[in-house]
Amino acid sequence: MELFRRGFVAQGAAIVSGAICNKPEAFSKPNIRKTVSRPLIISTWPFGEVANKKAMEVINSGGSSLDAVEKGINVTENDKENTSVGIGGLPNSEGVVQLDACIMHGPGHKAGSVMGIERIRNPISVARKIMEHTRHVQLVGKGAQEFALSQGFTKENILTEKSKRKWLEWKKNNQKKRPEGSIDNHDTIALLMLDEGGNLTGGCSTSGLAFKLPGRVGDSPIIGSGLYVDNEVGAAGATGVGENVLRHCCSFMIVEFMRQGLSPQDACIKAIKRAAKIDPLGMDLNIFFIAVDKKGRYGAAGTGKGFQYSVTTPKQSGILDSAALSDIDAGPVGGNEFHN
Ligand code: SD4
Repeated sequence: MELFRRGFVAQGAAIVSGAICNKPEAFSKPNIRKTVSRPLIISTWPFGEVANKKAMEVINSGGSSLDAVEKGINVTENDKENTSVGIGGLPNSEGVVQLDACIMHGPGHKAGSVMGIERIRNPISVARKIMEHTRHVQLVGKGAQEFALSQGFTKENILTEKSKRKWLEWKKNNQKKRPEGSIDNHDTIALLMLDEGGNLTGGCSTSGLAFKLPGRVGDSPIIGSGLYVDNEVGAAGATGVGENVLRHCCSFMIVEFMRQGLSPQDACIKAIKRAAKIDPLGMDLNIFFIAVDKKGRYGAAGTGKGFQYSVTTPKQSGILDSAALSDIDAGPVGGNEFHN
């Protein structure tokens, strides 16, 4: 795959900064191309780009879109430096890493999800096994681990020295402080793919909020909250404070807004506005979304600035700034279009 990062970033930056610099005219007449370069892969955060590229590689070597989403997310799960996904994830208040993940495949509307699994580094792969080899959608805790072992996964210590040190520091200094998400400590990966055949697949994987209560499950493994895929319409994924995504079923809501005709970016914006309107936390919800529709349009938005996401096609790959609600309130914006 050839990467034209500079060109892409320049184009993306123009689009996105158009939104956040109050130049809505840039969106007034989106230049929708009839053909979209596929596969189109988008994921949360800049580190998602490596996962996107892996997913593209898998497709290029003949893998399925499910293989691509799973293997792409595995890259993030296997990255020990990422302290919110897979091995190296920050533990709960007892020093135990409990991982959450889910996967969804448009054709057949299939889903698999795993919650609070311990000592298994690749929960997205377990979620896929649940989807493909059981009658169920969700497995939790010990049962999930036993199932994973029966499928050939191996138990290992996934608490790295670095994460253990951070936990010990937290125990010493901040125990009373509520575990919270901020723009600096979000790392959950949600990855969405529109494949060459026009089908949508998505996955989401996380260790959840750092130092959470044992057994706490956030939005990431919950179908409709941290991830939702509807093969007729589009897909959405989330990062941020899971409790605040969960209470509003945000990914489902975003897909429904796309069904009503909104662009992916406008759908993300509308979902955040709706949640913020009825929620006492308002714009302090600390939630961020990516979305892609069936036509190959994509977008992202969050309650605050600083959320970036990664977009990769066969021709280009880059990192874009999401729309931020604080800016959007200053004027209308449209959705991003991907042009090749
Ligand atoms: C959770 N949504 O478990 C996840 C955390 C997250 O970036 O997204 N961090 O609440």
